[in-house]
Formats: sequence, structure tokens, C-alpha cells
Amino acid sequence: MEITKEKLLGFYETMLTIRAFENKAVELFADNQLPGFVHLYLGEEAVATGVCGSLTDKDYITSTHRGHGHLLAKGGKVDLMMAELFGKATGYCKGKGGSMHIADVELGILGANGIVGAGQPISAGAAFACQYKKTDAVAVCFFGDGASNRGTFHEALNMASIWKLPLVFVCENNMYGISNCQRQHMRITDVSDRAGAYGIPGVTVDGNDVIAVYEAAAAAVARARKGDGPSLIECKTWRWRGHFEGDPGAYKDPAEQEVWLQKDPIPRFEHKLVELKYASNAELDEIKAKVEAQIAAAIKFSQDSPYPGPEDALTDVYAE
Ligand SMILES: Cc1ncc(C[n+]2csc(CCOP(=O)(O)OP(=O)(O)O)c2C)c(N)n1
Repeated sequence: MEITKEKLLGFYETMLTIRAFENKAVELFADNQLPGFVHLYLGEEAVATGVCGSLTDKDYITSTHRGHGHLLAKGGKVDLMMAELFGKATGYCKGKGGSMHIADVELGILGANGIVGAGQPISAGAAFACQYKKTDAVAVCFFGDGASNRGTFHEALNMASIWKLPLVFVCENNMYGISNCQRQHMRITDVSDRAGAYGIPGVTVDGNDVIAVYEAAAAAVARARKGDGPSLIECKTWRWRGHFEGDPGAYKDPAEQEVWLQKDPIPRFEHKLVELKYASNAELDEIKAKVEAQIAAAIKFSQDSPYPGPEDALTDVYAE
């Protein structure tokens, strides 16, 4: 599949943005500047980037409790996202949602979600709406290996399959559900095997290779847009941090962690870009500087923003 230089450099910028956003979130959380729970996406950047790289603004995504990467890759605004993490009134939910409740319907982002597996039926509903209204849009559902054990997963795959919904299920298999390694919570190695039970295509790809993810996603999205129905893509990856910030992740095998750190998706992609002469090291450095400046500005914007007042406690809670 031919991928333009612009698109590849766009992937690079997106992965760097996610990495820089998450690295700063580590520091800010440790410094007590971020209230609430924060689940980080470090190490998984190639999945969101490759998948969202195959979508347009018209398409929909549902996200998870580990959603920053999905939202950034789908075009979520860095300053509004950061302000939401800070609990400030300028954030996406006016500071009342925090990390797990960020949505931007204009961009097709139907929301991060603290309920594991909740995005599966929501994305089926969105895909049904696209099909019913004949809009040519598709929906993508991100979820973890743990969430593929939920009833919502099996119901959503079954309904999407029988109704041929324009839906792509993306399992980011980072090998853990909280402290449970995949080996402890299912008897199969590849979550993609579950697609066969619903008569839809299932494929497993290297989730730390942004091009492999993009190619699989682009094929599944094209199939969905054509009216041929849903697919399941499993992206094998690794969660670098604990389940949430504050969890030291002592249950992980340090040797296994080391192997995965060596497969960091960003240097791997940098190497490819330079080797294929798509970019020089100097051009990549320029993109890095641009991203760092954008994140620094988002942090300043958030720190300078006010908290919501007590008088706002009940606004936007009920529809008026
Ligand atoms: C319905 C429901 N059950 C349990 C939980 C508690 N919980 C939060 S995250 C999580 C594990 C999710 O694992 P996975 O789907 O693999 O996603 P990952 O955290 O690895 O990205 C669980 C069980 C929850 N939030 N919602």
C-alpha cells in the first residue's frame, strides 16, 4: 500500500504528541497537579495513530479509560484535553469529567469511558446510525484484551455481524487487564480468533508498528464503507506504566517489560523514515520541537485557567 510522505510524517507527529502528552501527565500527576485517576497510553501510540490515520472527521470512535491517545489521534485539541486533566473550567467537560470523560462530538469522538466494554454497544449504535442514514461514515471501537471478555463485546460483535454494520473493532492487546496477565484471563493467545465465532474477519498485527496497524485498519475501514460489515483487528502491544498512575506494576515481569521497551514504536518508526529517506534527522527534530512547544503551551493554558466554581456544580449535569 502506497502511503504518502505527508501522511507518514503526520503519523510521526501524532505519535510524538501522544508520547509528550503522556510523559507530561506522569510528571504533573506526581506533582499533585492532576486530580482524579489517570491511565496512561505510553508505549501504545502506534495503535491509535495507525487506526485513526485511516479515518476522516466524519467517522466515529469510542474510546476507553486509557483514552488520551485515541482522542489525540482523532484530532482532540491538546489544550482542551490538558485543561480537563487539570480539572479546569476551560477543559472539554468544563473540568468536571477529568481524564476518563473527554468527548468531542464534532470530531466524531463519542467519548472516553470508565466502564470497561461500554464503547462496544455505543459504537454499534453509531455504526447503525451511519448505515441507517446512509452517511458513508464508519465507527471504530477501541477496547482492551480484558474488555474482550465482557458480554458487551460478544453482543456487539454478533449484532454488528448480522446487520453488517460499518464498524471496526480494535482490540489493543497490551497483555494486561489491571494486574491480570492475558495468560491468566483467557485460554486463547490471539483475541482475533474470536472473530470467527461471529463470521467476521479477524486479524492480529504488530501493534508497535504504525504502518502495519494503518494497513490493517485501512482495509477494514474500506470493507466497512463498502457495506461488507465489521472486522476485528487485534494489535499486540504493551502498557509501559502501571494500570493507573500510582500503580507501580510490580506484577509485571521486568524481563518481559525490557523486551517490549526495546520495541518502542517511536524510534522504530524514526529509523524507517530516515532509512527510506522520507525525512532527515533535522526534519524529525523540527517536528519534535513543534510538539514540545504545543504541549508546553497547553500546560500553561491549563495552569492559567480557573477551576469551575461551586455555582457550576449542577450545570451541564441534566439536559435543559
Ligand atoms: C464494567 C467494569 N468492570 C470492571 C471495571 C474495573 N476495571 C477498570 S480497567 C479494568 C481492566 C481493563 O483491561 P483492558 O480492557 O485490557 O484495558 P487496559 O487497561 O489494559 O487498557 C477493569 C477490570 C470497570 N471499570 N468496568
